[in-house]
Amino acid sequence: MNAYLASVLENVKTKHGNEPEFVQTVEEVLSSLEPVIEKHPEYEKVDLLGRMVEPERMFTFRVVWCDDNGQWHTNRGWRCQFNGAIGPYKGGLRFQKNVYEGIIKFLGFEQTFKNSLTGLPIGGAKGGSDFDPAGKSDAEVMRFCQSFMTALYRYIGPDVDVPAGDMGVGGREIGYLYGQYRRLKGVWENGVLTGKGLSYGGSLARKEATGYGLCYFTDNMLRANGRSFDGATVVISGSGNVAIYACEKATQLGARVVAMSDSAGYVYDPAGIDLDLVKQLKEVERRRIREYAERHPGAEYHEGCRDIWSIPCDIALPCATQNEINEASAKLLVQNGCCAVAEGANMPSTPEAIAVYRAAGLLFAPAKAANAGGVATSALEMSQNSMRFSWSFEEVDNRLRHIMTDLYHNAANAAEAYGMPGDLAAGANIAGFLKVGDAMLAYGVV
Ligand code: NDP
Ligand code: 2IT
Repeated sequence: MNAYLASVLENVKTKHGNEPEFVQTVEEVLSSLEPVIEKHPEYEKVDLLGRMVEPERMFTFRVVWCDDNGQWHTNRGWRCQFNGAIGPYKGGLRFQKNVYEGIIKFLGFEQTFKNSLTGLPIGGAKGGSDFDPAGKSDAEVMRFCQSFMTALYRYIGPDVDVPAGDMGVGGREIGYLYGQYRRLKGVWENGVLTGKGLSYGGSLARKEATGYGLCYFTDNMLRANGRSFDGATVVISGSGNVAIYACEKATQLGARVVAMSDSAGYVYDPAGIDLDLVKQLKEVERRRIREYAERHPGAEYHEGCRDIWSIPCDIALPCATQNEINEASAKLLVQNGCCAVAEGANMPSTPEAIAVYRAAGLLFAPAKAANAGGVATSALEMSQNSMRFSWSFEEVDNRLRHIMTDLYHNAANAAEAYGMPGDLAAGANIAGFLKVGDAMLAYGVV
């Protein structure tokens, strides 16, 4: 890293010492940008990188709600509008008890590059709350979402900032959030949120898009290296939105998915995961993955989610959460013959794990490229809302496939052009950076 990039990173470390996830993502991106900064001295002159690591704005709000027993609770909500240079702020909301500023900021920073890579006009944002949805009734979740939107609605809009789902926020929550937005604004502005239900302007294939897109991207990467999903053994962590539809598409492409997990443990089903059962447990009944083994003879349940990476596989698709693959897990994957890791979750591999993949020559699809299908399809949902029209499942799915193929080539070409052929992580950082950077330069210094 050259002196300018090192000074930007040092400054971030000083200011955000208590936000390790944010420092981690900034370091990962800056470590790819040296050849770009050397080629374009104009970026340093206007301190473009110093600007890019600082959110345009980030705010905190109080969210008060009442549980079913009449007890009141107070949570914190956040929205980080990280970078609006190339479009309205766009990014999901995460409801999870361990959410704090550092998580929202790291996700907003990643989102800025990811959204740029989609080729669509969307800026980067993220939001969420330390509300824990586990074990809450529908009515409790509804009251929480209503209160959250009451605090947020003035600061978002179809051309301003467009939230969507992330961990703990799916179709049910988006419905409650949009219901409250509509009630408060008194206008029909359904482009304000994506991931909506089909009856009020959601897009077909949005639910599937992150997992499907991950497999489309991975398929491109595998084929460029003489491999494919066909006949491959796959391990997928998580059993939420991303994991379920990654499992569906990988299976359609000929793979056998043998394990999935949740935060408590994992199931190993050597015959291949029965996805209908996972959907029933997770999407309908909201239960634990442990119950898969109780209902499915031949499957084993193991307490603790990290050991899922000890299962031999050809392809690993981490689709749960940040830093879920550490150095030891990465070494196990390599020892057991894994040839590719493609990230469905945001930042699921620690820097040490990535170093292990690199040293072993694994194919590596970084999150901000590989999981961009979700937000890309959110942008397609926004387009349909603007047109007051909706496309068929096939139309959206085809667009998604093309977007992921283009995105793969953009990342691969950028890596090649800047002297790091085959390094999709560097390529994604560079390609994502260039579009946002150019727009910021065009606007002049403000
Ligand atoms: P969901 O809330 O639908 O599912 C999350 C899953 O991960 C659950 O099965 C959860 O289990 C599990 N999980 C949580 N923590 C851990 C852990 N420490 N170890 C193992 N499993 C864990 O979220 P999504 O599927 O939407 O999101 C998953 C990841 O994908 C996140 O990193 C998210 O940021 C990213 N992502 C999501 C997109 C989307 O469109 N939804 C788009 C792009 C990326 P439990 O139920 O026990 O908590
Ligand atoms: O991390 C992500 O890209 C998402 N959670 C999806 C965001 C979106 O706006 O669809």
